[in-house]
Amino acid sequence: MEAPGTHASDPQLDSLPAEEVRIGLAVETLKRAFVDNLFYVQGKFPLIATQNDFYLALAYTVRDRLLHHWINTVETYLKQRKPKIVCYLSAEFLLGPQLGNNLINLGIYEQVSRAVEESGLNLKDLLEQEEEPGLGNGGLGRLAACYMDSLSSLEIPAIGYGIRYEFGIFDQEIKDGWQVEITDKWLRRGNPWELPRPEAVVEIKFGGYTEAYLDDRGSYRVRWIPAHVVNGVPYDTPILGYKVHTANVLRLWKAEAPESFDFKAFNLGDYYGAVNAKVVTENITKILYPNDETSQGKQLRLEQQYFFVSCSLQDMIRIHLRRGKSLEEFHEMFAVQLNDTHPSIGIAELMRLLVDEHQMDWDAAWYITERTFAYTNHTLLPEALEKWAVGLFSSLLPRHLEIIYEINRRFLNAVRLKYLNDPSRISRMSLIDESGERYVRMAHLACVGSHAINGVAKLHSELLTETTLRDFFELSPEKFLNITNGVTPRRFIVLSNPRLSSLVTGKIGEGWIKDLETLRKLEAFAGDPDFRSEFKKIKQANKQDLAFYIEKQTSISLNPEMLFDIQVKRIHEYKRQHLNLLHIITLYDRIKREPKTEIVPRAFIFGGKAAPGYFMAKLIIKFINAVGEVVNNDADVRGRLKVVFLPDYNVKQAQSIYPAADLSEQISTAGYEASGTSNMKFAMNGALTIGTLDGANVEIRQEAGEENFFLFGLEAEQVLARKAEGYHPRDYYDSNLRLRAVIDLINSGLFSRGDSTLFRPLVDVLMRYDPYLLFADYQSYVDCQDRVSETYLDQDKWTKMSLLNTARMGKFSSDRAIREYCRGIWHAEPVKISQE
Ligand code: F58
Repeated sequence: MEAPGTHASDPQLDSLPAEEVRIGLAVETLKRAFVDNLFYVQGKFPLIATQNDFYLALAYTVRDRLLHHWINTVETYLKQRKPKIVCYLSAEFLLGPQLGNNLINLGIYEQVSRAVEESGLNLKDLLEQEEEPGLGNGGLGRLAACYMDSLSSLEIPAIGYGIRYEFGIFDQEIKDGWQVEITDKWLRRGNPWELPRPEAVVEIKFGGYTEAYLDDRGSYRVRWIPAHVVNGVPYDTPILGYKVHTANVLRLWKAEAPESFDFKAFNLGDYYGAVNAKVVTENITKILYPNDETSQGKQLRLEQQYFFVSCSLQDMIRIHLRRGKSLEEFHEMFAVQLNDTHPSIGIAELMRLLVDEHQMDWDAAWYITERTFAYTNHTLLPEALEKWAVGLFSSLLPRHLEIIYEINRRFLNAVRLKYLNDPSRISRMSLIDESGERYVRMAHLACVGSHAINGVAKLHSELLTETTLRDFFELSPEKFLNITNGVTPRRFIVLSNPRLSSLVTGKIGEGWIKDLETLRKLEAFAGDPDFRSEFKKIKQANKQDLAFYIEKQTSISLNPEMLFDIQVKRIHEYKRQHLNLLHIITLYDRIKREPKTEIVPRAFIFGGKAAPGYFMAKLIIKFINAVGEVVNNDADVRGRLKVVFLPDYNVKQAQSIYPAADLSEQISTAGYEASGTSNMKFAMNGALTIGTLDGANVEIRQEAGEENFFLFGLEAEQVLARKAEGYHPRDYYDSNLRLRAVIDLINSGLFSRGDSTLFRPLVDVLMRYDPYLLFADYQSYVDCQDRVSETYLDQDKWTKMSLLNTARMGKFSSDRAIREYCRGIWHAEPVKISQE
């Protein structure tokens, strides 16, 4: 193991100045720093070090280089008292592995790779060691991470605020075709990317009661006497921009008990009680709720939300006062973005901090609050709209409930003034739902307390103003705008698809990495057979890599010549993984009827987690595996169809999946997927999309060109109309022979070892209600898939379409999205950080 140059006291390297070892980027310096960190941080030497020790030593080596930029950045922001800071509040940040991305953004991937190699190791192996921080469920959390990358890359002063969950999204295993959830112990071997900041601890109150009093000037005031107090300790992760000196911070809060041990209880013999308070308190940041798209109304969830939001706002106020500013200027110095309603309690909390703790007048505080907050909506699904029972709310946050009532009273007065004779509007728009048990409506609070409200794709933003938030749009149309989502090309092209990156850079230079619209220059080469052949070779090589990985994970072997047809995302009925299955069974049925039929060989690859309590989603996973078991082992199929469920879909896996896809499945019922972001990542990497006119698919198709997109299905308006006129899925079963054959095959027990009841719940819902209109879209989908296969037969045409998709995805860079937020909502400007 001990190769030259891997010993701490190598005489050749001893002459390096100490600082150089921390910040230098030359291969020799990196080698020295690597060994130094192995010795002095890990307490290991090469002979006894594990791969994980080497990974950690490398991570610390990289972190040293980040810290240098970070300190410069913080110093600059503090010195210049002017710049506005964007605070992105999100209950989730799905960062994915840090090492590779930091190497890319530092611009030292090659040097480090060599340094590691010359130390007798392999960079890929070390990258494999990293346990990713899965602090999010899916698109919403990943979007927050992409936005942090772009904020730093665009040199915008920013802080990401969130929760340091001890256990992130569960690891998924598949047993007998079913999902099994395993605790995600991502911190088990330490997290080299974070720095705890115990000195910046803040106190968070919960429960208790409020009381009124007169202050020194005789003004009426309220104070909150809490039942208990929790400490919030920040853990900071530097987020470096791409080839700039800006390193912003992601500040995640951990809950700690102020007193870890209750001696009074202990001395009374109550040993359990002596530690219980600590356990209960620290539960607040123990675990990420693994639900996507549903709100459960659980107390611990509200505690999490209030905890991180109060920590963050108190932190902002502290930073603000340290910069020598008065609180009247708060909104000029901070723009706070609410990533969905999860942090929207912040509106009441800022009011409380300003009015109760800093003795500001209500009107002045409201003026600041409204101008500080902006709200991004990510869903139209009614079950995802957060509401909290008033009883729960008042027992946990009694003062906030009073503040919300007061906000509501003033707001409803304004509504009454505008709509004199429309009492139904009052009850519809109230912050309190009084139709049955009383609830606080968080989306309403977010709308009332924000100066800007945005959806995440054009269609979604339109639907928001026409449906879910229509009343609020009619009241204040000037607040509403669209900002279509984007994703970072650093992680999702440069890091994920190095082959494509070097081909592109070789042709058009590296400008595209910071200005993705430049990819358009590739269009000029679409007619060049040599370029096309290079492009195609890269896809093949990526498919080969993925096939290798899949075989290792699942023992299913895929021929990379097959069409790789991929659907990876959370499992949800509206995303319609089961529509994909209906197509697979249709093909299978064709083969069984006519074994010699010509068919384009396809590998259907699925990945995604189901919320642990979502029975239908879990049944869909079982169904995918069950269909795979039959199809993959049927001699008539002769390897022409393969179905794979790749367990434990996460960011790391995603990075090797997108570059290897031929076809990207974006098949949600129109009107249900707010935007989607994997649709963008696939298309950038040259996958063609089969999709509905939903979310950002609409804009992807517009950009790629209609002829380079496989469109099927009802449009959002038609979906609504079909439902309004009375939708009868059974009619489709009765009239469509192919569909009927497919459903009958499922019911026969063919995919469930003869058990005809296993998939009944799925089939019954489809036959009776089919809320997501699979049957209505079935024929259109199958026909469209036939067009896909036909096109794939013409490889040259396919490659050209694929290339044009890559060339035309510039719009979907998160840099564009962040620029739009800066211009349209935050009014934030870049601040140059110089290299010290
Ligand atoms: C997703 N939402 C949307 N929510 O479904 C997707 O269309 C969009 O592209 C993405 O946001 C980014 O805008 C989403 O991921 C969640 O996972 C929430 C987690 C917390 C509970 C409620 C759902």
